[in-house]
Amino acid sequence: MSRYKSIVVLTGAGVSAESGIKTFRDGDGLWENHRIEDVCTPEAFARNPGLVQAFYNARRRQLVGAAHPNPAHLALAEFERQFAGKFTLITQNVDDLHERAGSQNLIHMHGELLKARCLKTGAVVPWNEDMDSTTPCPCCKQLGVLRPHIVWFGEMPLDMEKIEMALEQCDLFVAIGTSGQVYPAAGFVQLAAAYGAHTVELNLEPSQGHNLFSEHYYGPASQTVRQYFETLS
Ligand code: BJW
Repeated sequence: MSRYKSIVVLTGAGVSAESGIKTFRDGDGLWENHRIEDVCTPEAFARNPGLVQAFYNARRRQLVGAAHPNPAHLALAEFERQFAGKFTLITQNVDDLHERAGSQNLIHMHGELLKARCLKTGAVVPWNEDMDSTTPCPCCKQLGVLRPHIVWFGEMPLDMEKIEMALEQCDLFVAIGTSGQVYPAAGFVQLAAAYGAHTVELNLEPSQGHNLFSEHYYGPASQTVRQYFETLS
């Protein structure tokens, strides 16, 4: 029986790194010589939709073709299945590896790579293939109106009300594999702590905001996640 009643977990790119999906800020942080901040904005999409679509087409192909959940995704899903309290998994990742591992109460705050959004109607539809300016929208049939269902810099993350409510109610907040450089996610630890939650960081190395957490475990997520969550069961 766990001593916690309500747990919020925030994951970032580090949780999917061992599934072969590149993180954003490790290494050179570049995609074909473009800064990530120059590709992941609505302005970049308006200026050069072909470049932005190519970035997401490449990542979508990798996700559909080669990526699989790793032991960190599986450990989180397994913990959620047997936990008697409330468990909320907030991911900044746009891959579907948490759902493929079996996670249930999951929020994709930065959107989903396997969905497309119509700029005309706002409709969100499942999408597993490439898209470009010649792809007709399945809802309105127009060309050039589909964009990846992704939250870019300057756009409002999804489900913020639900997230804030979960952070207010939780007694344990665990951040896994995130560099703590992108807001509002980077501020969740302070919000949870202000509402009285115990805070834990699991990361490969100390993140930018590591001193905001009261407990830390460093190493690959495939090991630290299982080890840490076993101590809670
Ligand atoms: C391992 C590991 C292993 C490796 N095991 N660990 C100035 C000050 C403050 C804020 C702002 C500012 N100027 C602008 C802003 C706001 C802006 C922002 O934060 N900018 C910063 C760059 C400063 N934020 C926004 O615009 C957001 N919207 C917003 O703020 O709306 C207004 C608002 C107001 C009030 C309330 C709410 C909202 C939107 C942000 C959208 C982010 N989008 C992206 C791209 C889209 C998704 C995609 O294409 O995939 O999301 S950016 C990119 O960064 C992506 C990620 O989800 C996000 C976070 O990155 P993450 O996951 O932390 O990855 P990395 O690579 O940084 O770190 C990986 C970590 O894993 C490292 O620490 C490694 O060590 C570790 N690791 N291997 C364990 N095996």
